Amino acid sequence: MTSRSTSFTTYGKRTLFFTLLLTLGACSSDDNNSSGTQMPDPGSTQSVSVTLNAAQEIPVPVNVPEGASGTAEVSVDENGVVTATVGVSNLSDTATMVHIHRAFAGQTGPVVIGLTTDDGGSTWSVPADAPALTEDQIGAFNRGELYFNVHTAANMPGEIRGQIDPGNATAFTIRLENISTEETLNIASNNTTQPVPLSPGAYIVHRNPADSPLLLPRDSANAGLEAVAEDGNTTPYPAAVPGTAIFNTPVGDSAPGPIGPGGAYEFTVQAVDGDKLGFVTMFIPSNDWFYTPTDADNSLDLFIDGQPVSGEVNAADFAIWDAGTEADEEPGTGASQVQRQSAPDTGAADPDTRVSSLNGRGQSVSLNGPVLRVTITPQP
Ligand SMILES: [Ca+2]
Ligand SMILES: [Ca+2]
Ligand SMILES: [Ca+2]
Repeated sequence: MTSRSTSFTTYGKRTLFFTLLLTLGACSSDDNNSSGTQMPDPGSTQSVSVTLNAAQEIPVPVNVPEGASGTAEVSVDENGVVTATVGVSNLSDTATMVHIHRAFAGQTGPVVIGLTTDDGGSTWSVPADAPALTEDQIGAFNRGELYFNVHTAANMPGEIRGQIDPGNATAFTIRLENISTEETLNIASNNTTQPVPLSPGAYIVHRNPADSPLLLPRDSANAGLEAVAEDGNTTPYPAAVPGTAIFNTPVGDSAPGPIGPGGAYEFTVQAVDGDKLGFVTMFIPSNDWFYTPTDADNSLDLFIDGQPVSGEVNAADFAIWDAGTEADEEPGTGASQVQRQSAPDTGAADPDTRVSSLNGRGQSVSLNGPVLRVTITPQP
């Protein structure tokens, strides 16, 4: 995973600088265009044919011969047992590893299963003693969130890739838009106002009935949440919470950065009935605050009564939360806040370590209007 530091100017009456560590190249969204919303019969085995090529690979591989490709057949039974065979040809060199990973098209993610070869690297299969997919991973398979990745010496991150898509899922475009203004955040100490920039953040499609995995555990923040909530730094999240994906490049921009008034992030997910969306984005003029869905499972429904959700999300369905990792200063002025602090992860410890809404912690903030608008658009 490549990362770098990016400096940028925030919005407001003063010019403020701060630095975020940002993951590069994690936000294109050229998902495929499968359709249909039905979960398959859980008692059946599903089989999928997959084409692997360099065009799906992230980052873009180097020195790939013309015609480098692969084909695979993969089956998942009702218990999550995976059977798969992958054949590869015309690679730059012998394939060194082949894995099934978890991430949507256009993203990279962690290894789920490692394959083995008996013929020196031309044909790979899932070994008989490989662990079965968990219920959560079966959900990832159904929504098209698993992929084959073939590694070579010349392309250690991967030379050819093939997304495994059973064709069960609906694709949704998710838009997070900053609708704050110069007058949104009241600064009582000097009787001024500021806008509320929002940071790159994380999202996850999941089926957990009780809570978004992004927010677990609830008695203290995971490392991914702490980094986003304090510094807008998305880098630790995917390792901290498997299945996490990142949004970081504003619409119309070519590089990662925050969004001020009028700015937006967009990303595409695939989902099947019963899947939900969790997300977090930093309330930047704070020590450790973020917006996230705030209903019983901290997630937005993507289907209701089996039908894809469409339109603007009710503003009551998300709210400002506190990660419980840094003591709170006055929003928009605190010396330990990301816009002014000397280094990331700087600030006094939070006396209340709970991951909870401001309301739930007995806290509040003075805003003159809304900051975030969320829109869900199913793709035809
Ligand atoms: Ca706090
Ligand atoms: Ca901290
Ligand atoms: Ca801080």
